[in-house]
Amino acid sequence: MNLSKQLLIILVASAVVALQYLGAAESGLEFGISPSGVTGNVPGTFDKDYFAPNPIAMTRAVSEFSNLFRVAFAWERLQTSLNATLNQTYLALIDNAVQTATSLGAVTILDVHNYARYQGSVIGGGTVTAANLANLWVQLADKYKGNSLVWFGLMNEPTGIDSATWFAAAQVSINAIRTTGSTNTITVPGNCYTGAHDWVSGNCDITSTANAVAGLAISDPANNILYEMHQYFDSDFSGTHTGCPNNVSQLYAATSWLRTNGKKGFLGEFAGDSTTQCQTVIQNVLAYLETNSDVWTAASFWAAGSAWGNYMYSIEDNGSAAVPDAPELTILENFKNSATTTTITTTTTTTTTTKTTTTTSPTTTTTTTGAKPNTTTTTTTTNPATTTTTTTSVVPSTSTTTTTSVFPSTTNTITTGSCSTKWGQCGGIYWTGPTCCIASTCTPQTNNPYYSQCL
Ligand SMILES: *[C@@H]1O[C@H](CO)[C@@H](O)[C@H](O)[C@H]1NC(C)=O
Ligand SMILES: *[C@@H]1O[C@H](CO)[C@@H](O)[C@H](O)[C@H]1NC(C)=O
Ligand SMILES: *[C@@H]1O[C@H](CO)[C@@H](O)[C@H](O)[C@H]1NC(C)=O
Ligand SMILES: *[C@@H]1O[C@H](CO)[C@@H](O)[C@H](O)[C@H]1NC(C)=O
Ligand SMILES: CC(=O)N[C@H]1CO[C@H](CO)[C@@H](O)[C@@H]1O
Repeated sequence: MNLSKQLLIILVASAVVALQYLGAAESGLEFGISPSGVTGNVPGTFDKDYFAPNPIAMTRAVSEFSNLFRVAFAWERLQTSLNATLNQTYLALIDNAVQTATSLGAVTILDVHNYARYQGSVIGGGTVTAANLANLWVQLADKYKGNSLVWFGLMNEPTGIDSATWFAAAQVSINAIRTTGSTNTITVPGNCYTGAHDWVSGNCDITSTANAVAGLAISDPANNILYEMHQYFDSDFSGTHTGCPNNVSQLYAATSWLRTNGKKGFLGEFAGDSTTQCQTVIQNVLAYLETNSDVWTAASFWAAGSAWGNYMYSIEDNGSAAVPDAPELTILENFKNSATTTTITTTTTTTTTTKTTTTTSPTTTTTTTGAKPNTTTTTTTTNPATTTTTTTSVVPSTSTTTTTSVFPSTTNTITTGSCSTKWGQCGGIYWTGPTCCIASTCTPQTNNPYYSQCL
């Protein structure tokens, strides 16, 4: 071989130094659907039984912390019978949110909030098939395949289904979506409400295979999937109790699984109420996701939405002075600019001679835009193929205390004995707390089946 001098490699790599996508659930269009099936008024009436995301609140969320919205909807409202053409009126409500998010440069995740069920019948149980779910997804993929800011959340929290049956159904939808030409990101949940804490242990369902095993069967022709997991930190991980006796350690095994298997994760739901205990946990979880952003790509807090009232996890902020910012929102704001990426442009000129290769030192340019205060980034480029990125978050640990003093937890449901005080929660879907009221009457909210309030 003659002596030749070639420009061998021009490598442009984008190394993520923080959680790329942080956002919140936009919950409301799905009201009436629960893990046991249809428990509310479905299809029901718009603005009475189900509610659309508020564009004003979405716009504020983007300015405050968010570059992602997970928009929940009910399969039964979008397809009023299996395999039906999408209901254009309901689709328009979803699409309004998509257009709002897209115009703000934010991702929308279409969240079929159905627990692997249609009208209460589980996928694979005889009535509802994997092909039925694929039919829904093909129609949505055809509509949104031109918009890469739209991601496809295959299903919210599959439960009461065999893990292998669920992942096989997910694969049918993935394949069907790709046959439309769509390369949109797809988020794939597991069985057992897709809990991160037992993703590996499989403790949630001893008759079924752990998601960590069954989930490895998934493949994607476009290689653009995220594994979606959820994590609550209350006593039984259900997200229905106040307080956070559990903590970030619930994510450790799932993180290892993602890394060991070369997978990427999306923490599709996580939350804590406004107690000091939960604020500490949420702060720690976000810092942990940043530190482990080589495998955690995105996270979405539960929940925003226009009809939550004073639900313990609500971070809805529509600008109304009457509704103070939730402490959880303030913590999320500390993690704004999560989309900050460090672009590393490495140009390597290699001189090739027979049996002699000389590699010049790579030149590394690091550009950081809008870096979060108190985050230091160390980027070490050893050679073009191996880039290690270490992110150290040094957000002062006193920030939680500060938040608490600014926002006393007055929005929290306060219980005395076994009854809630005035303004507190006293019922609703998922609610397992007190159902009686002190010096007030437990009043179901006509527009929100998830929340009865002492009024
Ligand atoms: C389509 O959805 C709209 C709005 O959600 C609803 O009012 C209408 O009844 C639905 N149409 C059918 C055929 O179900
Ligand atoms: C429903 O749609 C899917 C995908 O389009 C198709 O494979 C299946 O045969 C359809 N089912 C019925 C009962 O028409
Ligand atoms: C976090 O939870 C684990 C397991 O429940 C527990 O062992 C650990 O002490 C907790 N850590 C903190 C800081 O509370
Ligand atoms: C903001 O939310 C409050 C409480 O739900 C509501 O009364 C008010 O009308 C909303 N304002 C806007 C601008 O959406
Ligand atoms: C914005 C912010 O939190 N800045 C803090 C960064 O850390 C230094 C030293 O701990 C503080 O003095 C800043 O207030």
